[in-house]
Amino acid sequence: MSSCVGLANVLFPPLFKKKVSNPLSKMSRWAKRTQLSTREFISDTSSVLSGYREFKRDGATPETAYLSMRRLYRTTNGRFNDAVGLLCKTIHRKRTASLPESLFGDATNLEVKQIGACLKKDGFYKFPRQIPRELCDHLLDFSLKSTGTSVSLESSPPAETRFDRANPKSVRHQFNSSTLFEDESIQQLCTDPYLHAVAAEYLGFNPVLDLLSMWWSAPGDTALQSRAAQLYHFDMDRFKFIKFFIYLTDVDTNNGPHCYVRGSHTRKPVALLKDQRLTDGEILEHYAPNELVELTGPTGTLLAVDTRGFHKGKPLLERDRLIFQIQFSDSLFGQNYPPVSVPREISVTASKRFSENPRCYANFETS
Ligand SMILES: O=C(O)CCC(=O)C(=O)O
Repeated sequence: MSSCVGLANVLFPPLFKKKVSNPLSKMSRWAKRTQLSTREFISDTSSVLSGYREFKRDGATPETAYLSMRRLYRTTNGRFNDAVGLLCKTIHRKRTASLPESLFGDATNLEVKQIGACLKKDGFYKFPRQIPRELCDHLLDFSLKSTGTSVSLESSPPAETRFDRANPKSVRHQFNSSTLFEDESIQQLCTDPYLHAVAAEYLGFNPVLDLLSMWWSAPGDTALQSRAAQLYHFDMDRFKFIKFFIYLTDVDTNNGPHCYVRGSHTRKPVALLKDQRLTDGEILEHYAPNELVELTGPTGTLLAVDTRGFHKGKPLLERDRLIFQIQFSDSLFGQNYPPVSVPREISVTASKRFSENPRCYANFETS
């Protein structure tokens, strides 16, 4: 290839000068910039490959393979992940969803395509469609009746308690996925064809629903901001993924909007490729202030976010915020989340979708 480029440059210099750059020198410039070490790259790639074999055999990812996966993201600035994404496109072909059955109404495949294009450009999308108000009220009510755990600095396992809106004990109080999936409307949300179609359109393959969560955020101890994901960071639990967030309370600038750095889901400035939380100041050294977006919205607001980009929950100054989240990914390889227990009684629609698309619901286990 490089010799063809060389030949073309020699034969037609004015034609090829600008358009064709030597891919080898481009790669070597990039390797220098990212300080990519060939030895580290080979060792992490082989750790991921052997870890993947173990994952296929035992259903769990070895810690070393998971750490290698996270490192490969940084050392290749996402190129390794994108290559895995391309592979998934050929192996797990997208399915056409029957959108009219969605909770979100009369969506069309064209709309799904346009959302996918916005997501590819910005890394996030705020839907004009909202979740029906009764469903939001029901989920808020469910969150106050169910028990969850509060984020704290203690190392002992947290006790299961109810969230007290009048007297919150922590900046974040979260619910277990199996507790959530007992609720029929959450079963409906998790198996909704519209969310699945948007995820598949963005990712380019039939994804796996690997994470389901919901949490309250409240003002409080700033020492907990890192644990509560209230400092900028990027997620790297899987190779490729997309999250949907639903606001179950009204969210403005003072009660914890989800914040995102527009376009940061693609290549990142090398100085920010750190597996750690970052301050707003560090982010602002590399991005313009208008690229830092606060996603506010009323109860029922639906967001799709590629949290491989820089994001955080803004620390709350007042009131509280309830948010629901589901994530679709390339596979269950990576972070080992516990499987979601499926209750004996589940909605007929959810059960139908489970059998129509077993790959998507591989992390759901019937007890
Ligand atoms: O609370 C939010 O809006 C962000 C949460 C987050 O970034 C996370 O859980 O990783």
